[in-house]
Amino acid sequence: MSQMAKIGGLSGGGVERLTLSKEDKEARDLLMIWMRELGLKVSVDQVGNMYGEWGNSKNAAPVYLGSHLDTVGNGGEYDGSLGVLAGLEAIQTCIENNIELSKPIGLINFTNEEGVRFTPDMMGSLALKGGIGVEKVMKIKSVDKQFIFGEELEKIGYKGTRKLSEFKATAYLELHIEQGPVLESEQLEIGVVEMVQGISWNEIYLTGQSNHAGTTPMHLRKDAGYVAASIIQYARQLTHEIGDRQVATVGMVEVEPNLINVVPGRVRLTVDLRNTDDLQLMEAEKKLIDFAKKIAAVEGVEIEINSLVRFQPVPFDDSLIALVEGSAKEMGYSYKRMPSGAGHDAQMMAAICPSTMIFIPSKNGISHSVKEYSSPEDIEKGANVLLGTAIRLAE
Ligand code: HGY
Ligand code: MN
Ligand code: MN
Repeated sequence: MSQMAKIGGLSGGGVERLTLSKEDKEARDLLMIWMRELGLKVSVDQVGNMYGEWGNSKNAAPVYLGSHLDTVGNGGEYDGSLGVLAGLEAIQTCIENNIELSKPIGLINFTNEEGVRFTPDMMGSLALKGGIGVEKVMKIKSVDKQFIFGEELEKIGYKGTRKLSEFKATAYLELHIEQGPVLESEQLEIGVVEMVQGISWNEIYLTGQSNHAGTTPMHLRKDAGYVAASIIQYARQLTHEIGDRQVATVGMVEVEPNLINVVPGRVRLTVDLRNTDDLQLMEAEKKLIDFAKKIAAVEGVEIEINSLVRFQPVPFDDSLIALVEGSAKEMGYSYKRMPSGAGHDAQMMAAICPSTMIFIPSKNGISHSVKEYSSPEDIEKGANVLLGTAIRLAE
């Protein structure tokens, strides 16, 4: 973990390896070396997902372990990396101990799980399940409109030839940090993940009228900044109105011209809504969009709303969940069944084969931050449950 964390390591701690960046390439290259040293059959598919497989796949499709090596900006060293490296270690343990497996076992490093440089997130696994075509992926523009996905993938040398359509899997397991406060606050060691909540990402463009901050009477303003602030306030209010597990985040706000004495003429903001209940999520989306349109109309500001991501809640496979629970119990770890608040590649893999996840605690529940931390002891317990469950599945 620490060697991988040096790639894209930030001086004050934490890691930044945005997808298809040179840091992402370096991390991929290191993983490729480790997989080859282990004697795995390595391959890269058309959207850059990396595979390492062990065992002959004549009689059955592999049991795959995996996650992602790309991170958010100012990210942590555990989100994604844990699942890839613990997966590699589990395979190494099977090989070195000559564990008899009737099915092959494999590792996957998915392209662009985070979706912060190119949306949507979980892009590599979404493409693998056929949720987005390869051609369309290649043409996707970066969030800052400066880059084209296919060109960047080519530049780092990971535009592979393995056909997505030929992919087969017996099962998929992903070890991941919880990225929330539940396990730590309840002093539990393992999260037995039952589902991933629904995710809705929208970008909103507001076009008003830049004007002088001093001379423009309030009733004549078309203040895009005021409308944006109203939407941000409403997003929070919405979570109280809907209640239960509804969450809302306005993560990006770009104001133009962003000057102290100029009424904002244009704003781009993003809204991330999530809920385990899809009906509530749809209600939240409708309320937010209706509110935004109304407040913009009152202020005389034009509004354009684009959906960037809309994933339904995804339940994981009951028999795999029971296997994870059985492994945790057998190893004497305290655990609880729980949903995932974050999106993961496993939610896409669930459309291809029986899939599930294993969580370990996040210190202070922090993630997507340089302060992200999980202890070596918790990592070991998670890796043990991953190994135990993988062997059960591949035996
Ligand atoms: O946004 C998410 O939940 C994931 O980290 N991409
Ligand atoms: Mn992740
Ligand atoms: Mn993440």
